[in-house]
Amino acid sequence: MSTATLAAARPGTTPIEAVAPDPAPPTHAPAAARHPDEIYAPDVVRVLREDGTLDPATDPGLSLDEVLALYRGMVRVRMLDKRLETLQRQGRIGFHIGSLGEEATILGSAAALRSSDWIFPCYREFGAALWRGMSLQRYLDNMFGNANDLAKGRQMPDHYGSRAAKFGSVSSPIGTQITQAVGFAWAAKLRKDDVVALSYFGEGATSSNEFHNGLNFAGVFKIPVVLLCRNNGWAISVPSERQTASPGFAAKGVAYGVPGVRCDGNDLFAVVKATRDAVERAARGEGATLVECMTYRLSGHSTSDDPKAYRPDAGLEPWRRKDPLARLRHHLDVRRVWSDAEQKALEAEVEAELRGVVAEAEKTPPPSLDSMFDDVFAELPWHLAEQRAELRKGPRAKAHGH
Ligand SMILES: Cc1ncc(C[n+]2csc(CCOP(=O)(O)OP(=O)(O)O)c2C)c(N)n1
Repeated sequence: MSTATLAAARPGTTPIEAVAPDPAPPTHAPAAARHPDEIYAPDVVRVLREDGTLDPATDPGLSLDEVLALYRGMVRVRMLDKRLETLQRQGRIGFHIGSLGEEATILGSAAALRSSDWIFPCYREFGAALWRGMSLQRYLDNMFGNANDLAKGRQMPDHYGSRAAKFGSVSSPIGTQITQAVGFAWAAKLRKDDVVALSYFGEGATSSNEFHNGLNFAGVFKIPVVLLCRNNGWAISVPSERQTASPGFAAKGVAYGVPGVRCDGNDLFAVVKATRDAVERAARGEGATLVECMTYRLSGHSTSDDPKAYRPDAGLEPWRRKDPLARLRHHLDVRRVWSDAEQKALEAEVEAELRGVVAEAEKTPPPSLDSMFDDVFAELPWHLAEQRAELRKGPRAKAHGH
């Protein structure tokens, strides 16, 4: 069965885009490899070959059940991404920042963590939160900013956190999650808790102060942290080759005494392998690792961005051939463990799930006006109590049904 079968649209389902499998790799890799196109460089961890088989030298040994669960998770995340983009275009939610093309990087790294570990996310990793147990309904509640949103509608969409998933609050100021992860992991180390923290960030964040502060501290104090850079080729409109003159982003760890590893970020198995090695190293007390996942942002930066203004569509074609979902599906086909019927059933199941959670989130009312006075003071100061009373008498409260 070919990956092209994935492209067939079925009524009522969201087709998973796919193109022909990757062509043969180039025979040489450029010396100064800093664009994700250079996944074939000899130091880059790769497992999933073009013919769909796995390289036994690097294979992390996932069970078939694990591989299938991750494939299902990746399909779910992609369909969710597309639905959220549609909802934004229809004016039903205000914003979405997605992970199209980066699903293997995000789910593979989340799957490599142990249940005791924590994630300090950037803003594209809702797939990792869902993988680790954040409820899809709560995520949609955040996207709609309704009364069930744990952030009480005070944040933009896609700004959530989940204690259940051991997933810290989304950091949209670039790089802040790096020092948060390092501090959190340092505390765990001092308390002798068996916890590793993983921080996600884009390659643009490697130019932030927080990256340098975090890496220096992590290097000096051997902090049990995994610094996972999603090199997706772009920081909004800045291409990764304009972001640094270093020979790649993993190389940036060297000066801090933090080993850097590069992996093919569209190869689920390579991401699991590189992240798991880094987690185990941290748990053994050997300190931080900088993992660069070489992937590609297939969408715009967010729904507020128009990438056509700075990125010709033609540049996407080589990356569509490396689509992580199509590559994993090709692997499943080669193993004869997945069928078109199962694909269709999965897409129908996810579609029904999405319809349900969207409908529920959309019909849930907004948070009460009163809630804006919560969570800051244990006891409300007199002047805020007065303002709340005034608000309750005013016209906005009536519109809220008070
Ligand atoms: C401190 C700060 N400066 C600027 C911005 C505006 N901004 C939002 S996303 C972004 C680019 C980030 O690119 P990258 O780190 O590569 O992550 P990606 O979006 O590609 O995942 C910028 C500059 C911000 N959020 N915070």
